[in-house]
Amino acid sequence: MKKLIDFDKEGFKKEVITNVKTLYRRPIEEATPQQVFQAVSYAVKDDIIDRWIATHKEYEKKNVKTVYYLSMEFLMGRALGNNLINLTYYDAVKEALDELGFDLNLIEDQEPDAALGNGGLGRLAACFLDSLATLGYPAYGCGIRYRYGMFKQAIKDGYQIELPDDWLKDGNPFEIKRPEYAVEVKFGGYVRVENRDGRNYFIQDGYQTVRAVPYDVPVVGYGNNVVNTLRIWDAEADQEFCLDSFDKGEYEKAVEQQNLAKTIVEVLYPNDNHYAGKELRLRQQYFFISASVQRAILKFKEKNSDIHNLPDKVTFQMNDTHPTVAVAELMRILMDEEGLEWDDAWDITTRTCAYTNHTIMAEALEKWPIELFSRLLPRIYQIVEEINRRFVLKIQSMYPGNQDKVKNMAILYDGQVKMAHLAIAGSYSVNGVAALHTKILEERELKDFYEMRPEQFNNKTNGITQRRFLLHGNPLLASWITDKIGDEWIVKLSNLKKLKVYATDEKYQQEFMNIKYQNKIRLANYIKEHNGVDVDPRSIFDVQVKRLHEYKRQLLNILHVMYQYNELKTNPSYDMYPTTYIFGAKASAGYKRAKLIIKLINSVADVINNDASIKGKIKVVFIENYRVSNAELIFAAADVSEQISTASREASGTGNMKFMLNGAVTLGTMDGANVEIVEEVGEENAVIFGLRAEEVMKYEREGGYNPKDIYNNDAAVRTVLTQLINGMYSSDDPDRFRDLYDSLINEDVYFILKDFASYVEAHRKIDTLYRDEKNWAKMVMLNTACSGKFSSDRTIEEYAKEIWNLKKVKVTLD
Ligand code: 26Y
Repeated sequence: MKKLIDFDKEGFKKEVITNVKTLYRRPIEEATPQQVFQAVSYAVKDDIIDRWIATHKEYEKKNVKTVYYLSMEFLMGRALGNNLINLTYYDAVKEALDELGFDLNLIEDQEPDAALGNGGLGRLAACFLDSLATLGYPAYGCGIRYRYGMFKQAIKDGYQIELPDDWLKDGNPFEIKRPEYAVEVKFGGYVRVENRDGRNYFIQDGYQTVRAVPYDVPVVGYGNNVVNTLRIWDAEADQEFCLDSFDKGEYEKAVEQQNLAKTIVEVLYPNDNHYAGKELRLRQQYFFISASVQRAILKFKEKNSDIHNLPDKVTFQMNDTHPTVAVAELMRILMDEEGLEWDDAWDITTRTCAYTNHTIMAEALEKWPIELFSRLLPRIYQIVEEINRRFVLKIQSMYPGNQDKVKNMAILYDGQVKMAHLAIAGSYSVNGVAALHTKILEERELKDFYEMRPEQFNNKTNGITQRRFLLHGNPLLASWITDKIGDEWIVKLSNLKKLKVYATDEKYQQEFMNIKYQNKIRLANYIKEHNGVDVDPRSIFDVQVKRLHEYKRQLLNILHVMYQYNELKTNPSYDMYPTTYIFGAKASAGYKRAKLIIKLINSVADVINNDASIKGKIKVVFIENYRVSNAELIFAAADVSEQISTASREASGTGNMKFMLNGAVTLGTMDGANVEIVEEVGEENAVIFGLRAEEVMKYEREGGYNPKDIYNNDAAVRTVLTQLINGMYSSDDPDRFRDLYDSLINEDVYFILKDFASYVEAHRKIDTLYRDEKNWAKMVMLNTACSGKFSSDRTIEEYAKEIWNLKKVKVTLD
């Protein structure tokens, strides 16, 4: 790895020793690994701080335009290793620690993941921050400092158990509390109108306040001295109010205030793609949005005198509908605090806000009951009402007499506030996250909005950061690549195409496959340690890791494993290459069917892994507590990447890209970004199966299909389904999996049976391809070589040029 930033090894070692001493009153020889982790992190932070200060000085000097990436979720994972990578002295620190008698890998393992997100959407936000800093774009991530992040998953008797993620218990060495930037956020009460000098002022009264206090986390750019900020908000009770109440002896009121504050940021909702309509979640949304927008405006005003110039200096990018109250909050500030008239405020707002859509699934759309929304946010609701009134007038003037248009597009309808509609009405840009997804938005899901204002819509295909998911996660492959093509790929992933010439050369194929084998051993050791299962690194590692959701079809995967097991047991001529099926997935705590699927996977694993008669041909492993840190090991070790969502349902997927980058072959449907992966690597270097999106959507328009036809006509399917209810995998309770059986037989909303035969065939194809070692090596090498498009650097360049209009900044240290 190129050393771009100077590193003083001896000075660093001294600092670590001093830190252990001052933090823990201990000599380094007696420090625990956790204490060493803290000491090392503080030493690294020291280096980061100078760059952080220099970056912000430069931003201020240039009065740059800044993007505020507003997101309920930032799934950052661990910081230490990533910061070292981006400071370009990971290897040097490894050496320094070796000399002190510590292994950097073990020290890194002391750090809990910052799991302030569920899955794809939160991890995308984290990759975007990495790319923004690396490209030198002025940016803030704005989110919530959840006291408890994504729950820790334990598996007990095959069932998922959720344990609290107490990620802050040892302190977070990289964050800095900024009480000087605290702001007040108001909830509830009522709105009073006051006429002053002939103008009506709307004043919220009788409200409760919460103090929003920011913690800043540095986001280090790769080798360029840029350090951006992830600003996450904590909630505190209003101190003055509390003291006042105490004085009056109103102890209970003070405690109530304290609790209100505490509960807002207590925990991340573990729902992925499923809206539950909880009041506390709306509180969370307004809390961090009001704080972020207020602070952004205050900052803008430090350098700019005319609020009309806001769109030239600020974009609020809304990560899905979760931060959409930003539209109304900005309107409130512009009118009630800055004194602008409606039209002026609306013009500014709609040139400042932009919205990214991440899903087409109805159950993920946020629609707040008006009763709840207006009670919690009375002034914001008034503004939303007026936005809606004017928006409906506009619809009516464009489509006179067309009630359907109003029904489909109104922001307030059926007693609900439709957040996606508010986001679209209030934004200058609406984007999808993969070409197919954007097309479906334009042609189906958001058709009416698209027809009204086509120029507002655009696509930004997702991406991932190669710094975490290759340079850090797969050091062997990273250094092999650097050996072949130099290290510029670290900041310019399209360079990987230079690897194509090696893909047909036997010597390099062997090198590449040997690295894959080493990574498989690393994962096998992890599995042995965590699951107690022996897996053979020479078997095919077939991996599906992602949130558990019916549309992602982990059920299809495990049904196929059951099918294959049947073949092995009953068909003497059945020949299969030994395969290890690896799963990792968290299910939302309240998502019963998803949890049952986890139990099924573990039950199938129990039966198959313990059947000596199949001679280890199939192993099934469920990796507990799948998260960013173990994901890095998993991607590096995969041969086959299972991307098998029902076509049209997965907006993009980003795991698919991480597998591809690390040299795995996609076994997938033509869904989300899979379509573009196949486009880049060529259809012959992926295995595609199943219904296409148009076919799925056609069935849906026509009321579905009849899964019983398949049950009746396909004996293999029938056998597998019967095994769900005959106790084969649930001898203590044969009815355990009946819900899954019923769902497949009666509805099969996700076309699992419909795609089953095609999926079986796809697996046969993988089996055949894998046996041809040279061709397989070529395929996986081409996957890596063709993955350049899927860098989040490319995605962010597109956002910066086409939506945000940002300018790059150079930072030097004096
Ligand atoms: C309404 C609320 C409960 C909710 C919470 C989380 C709704 C949605 C989500 C999370 C959505 C999500 O992660 N979506 C994923 O975004 C990725 C990044 O764009 C996509 O790659 C992926 O296909 C999509 O499912």
